[in-house]
Amino acid sequence: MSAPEIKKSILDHLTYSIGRPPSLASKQDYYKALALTVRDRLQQHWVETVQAYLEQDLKVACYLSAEFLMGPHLGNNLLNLGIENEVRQAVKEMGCELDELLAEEEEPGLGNGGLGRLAACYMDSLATLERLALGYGIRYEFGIFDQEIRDGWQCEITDKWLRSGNPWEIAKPEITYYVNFGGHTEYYRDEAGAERIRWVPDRAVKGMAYDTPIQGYRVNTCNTLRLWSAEACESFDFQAFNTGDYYGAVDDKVISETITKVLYPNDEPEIGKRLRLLQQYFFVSCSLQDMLRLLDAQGQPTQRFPEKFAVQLNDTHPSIGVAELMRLLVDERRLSWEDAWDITVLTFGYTNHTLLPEALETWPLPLFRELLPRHLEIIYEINARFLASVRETHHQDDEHVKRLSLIDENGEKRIRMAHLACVGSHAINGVAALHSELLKRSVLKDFYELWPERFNNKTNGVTPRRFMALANPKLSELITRTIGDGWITHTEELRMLEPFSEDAAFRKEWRLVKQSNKQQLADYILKQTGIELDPSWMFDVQVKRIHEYKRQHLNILHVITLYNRLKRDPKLAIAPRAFIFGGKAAPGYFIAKRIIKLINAVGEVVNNDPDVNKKLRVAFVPNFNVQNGQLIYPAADLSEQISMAGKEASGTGNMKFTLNGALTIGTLDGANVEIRDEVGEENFFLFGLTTEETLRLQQQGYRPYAYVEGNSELAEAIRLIASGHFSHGDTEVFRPLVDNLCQSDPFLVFADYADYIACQDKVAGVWKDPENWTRMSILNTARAGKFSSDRAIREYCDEIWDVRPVPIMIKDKT
Ligand code: GPK
Repeated sequence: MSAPEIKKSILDHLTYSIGRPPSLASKQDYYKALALTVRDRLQQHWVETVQAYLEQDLKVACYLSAEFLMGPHLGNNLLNLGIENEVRQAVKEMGCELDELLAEEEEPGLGNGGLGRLAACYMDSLATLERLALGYGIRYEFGIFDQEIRDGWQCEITDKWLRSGNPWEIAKPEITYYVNFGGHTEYYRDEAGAERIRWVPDRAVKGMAYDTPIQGYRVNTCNTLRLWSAEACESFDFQAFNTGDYYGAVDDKVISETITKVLYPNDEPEIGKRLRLLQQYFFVSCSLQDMLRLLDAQGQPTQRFPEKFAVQLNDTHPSIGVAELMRLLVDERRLSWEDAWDITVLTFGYTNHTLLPEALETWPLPLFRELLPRHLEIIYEINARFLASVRETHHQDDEHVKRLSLIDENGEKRIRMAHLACVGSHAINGVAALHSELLKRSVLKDFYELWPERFNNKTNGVTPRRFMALANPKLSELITRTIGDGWITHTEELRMLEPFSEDAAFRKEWRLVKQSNKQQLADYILKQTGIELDPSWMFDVQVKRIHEYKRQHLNILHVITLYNRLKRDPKLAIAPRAFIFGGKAAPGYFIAKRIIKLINAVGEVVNNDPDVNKKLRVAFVPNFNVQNGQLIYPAADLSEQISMAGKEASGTGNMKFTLNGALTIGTLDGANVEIRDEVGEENFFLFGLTTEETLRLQQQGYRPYAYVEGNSELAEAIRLIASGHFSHGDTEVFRPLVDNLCQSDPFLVFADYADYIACQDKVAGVWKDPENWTRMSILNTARAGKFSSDRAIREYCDEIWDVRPVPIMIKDKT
């Protein structure tokens, strides 16, 4: 597509889609007209991709996820289509700057963090690897809240991302399904006289599809992200509607539409939230009904379902799908239980994303019965058959059987969704080697002993398109100029950079790129926070959700330690550092919100103290999201991956930093282990207890205060926080944090403090030698190829889904 064609199409869209003369068009109008122009291009690929699916007997990967954290679409689509230069020129001729138009896009924040962003990276890789795929999820009207920082505290602002419309989605009013809730079940006899069960619900909502094209990089494959939006059913004629209760009916409409109103802003489940269960069942039911419709449309028998669809459960959020597919097959399609069960297990795969016990989803049985009475019966039946087979074939004792049960009978009865997912899936995976091992040893041990062959590892990956080519154009240009552009789809080729780490001229260019990225981030941070950062300083960055296990407070203790050293000796020669933080806290997570306040409070003191602010600065970037992440990762010198060992399932930010040439300071947790293996231990700053050591320490009886007594720098840092030094004399505000650390410290911040500080001192030493730092930085990028989501998706396709590449031909390409 040439620049003049693009220009013409933009003008046409201004007139025909938006209805505004160019002279009156705003930046937002231009953005939209450009987005529609790009979407037209995608649509040709999209139609051909769907056509290939309909004509050939192909298998599709269906990724079921309650979250898709896509980030802005425009830049990524220009990159994947390879039309950025033409578009830049076209809009310039119309008096616009492309970067200004890119900034007009509201990012669809339909996810919380790692799990949702992983789904987005996987969609990019599936299309790029020419695998047919459907992403199925929820079209939340309000995504993850926008974070503002006021007086150092997080404030949550509703994310009205659809305010100015969404040019990337296409509503498909003809693709709708009914989803039922509530009521009861009853026996009846079918035409053949067989006894069957029927669900008599008392409520229904309609799910409508909104499709977004997912264009692969420089290929014709364009897959679909299909998100469901809940609507009231107008033609709903169950009892309540026939009684003439007009206001009641409107009320029901409101209730129906709340289902997809808002994303739950928690990284882990809020226990027992009824609306959350409704959301999960709603999107899963729509998605499975959609797959069955597609099967029918191709004239395929139901038995072939698992040959046509591989359905991956992104954590337990969609795991009700196991019971729903059984219901659809047994109750609606009248398959035998045994046939239906074979289909179900062959269809599903389950990915676990956490070992934190509080994050394992369970639903109170009464709530479940009230909303999904038929599914409860199905789960009872699955459980009865499962436990009977366990007793029979594995001769397990009662204790063992109780532990495996889909129902937790300790205290208030609850449905264990992870157990349902395990029993109903032929493959179960963790998201990093360590995590997958720990799953087998801890939370899923009993299932591993039953079915070791179901367990496997799929180490996470991130897309090098968005997180290198798009986010870091300068580094990408340097790399491509040096080794060619094959690395964008074959990140192993980054290895060819290794010898250039010994080339002083190359190192200099590498440094200049980093410097320029840092300047850009510094400009952004100045604008957002008023805090001035010097791009010649080390940029030490921790961006991720705020969580005690991720230990942002360990990082801030290091800042306070350096502050104290400088206060004691203002002439102390320390390598100047900018500490950059970012991340959202769940609105109800009390301690996490205090950690944000503490970071900002320490920042205020440090940044305004002339004794220290020539060597130390602290900035909290508000509203960390995909968009500003794309500015942050390329500008980092040091990546903080400091979770307590055994707690971070994988991490994916760690990979984004490494690919962009940051060095990591980290524990042996999640994928850090594999990052260190790849880049070499000499190019990684390792500290902290291992998982085994943390377990031992906690078994022995951990006494955090002993570490304070044994370390004067730690004692001084804690004393300062408690004294109100960072809070204008207020000794209350941080008391809950200090007490929590001194009394229980569940994530061993104090136990790892000394080693962390020693390691940070080593980091500072290495930083003093820029040539060596740069050498290490180049080697980090060169050896990070494993962490591409292309590698991960190939493994899923080959080892779990059996989904093959299908090149898409464009019949008459204009
Ligand atoms: C894990 F369990 C969860 C969850 O509810 N949300 C979420 O983002 C993250 N995660 C893990 O914490 C990360 O370690 C991991 O890299 C990411 O999922 C993707 O697997």
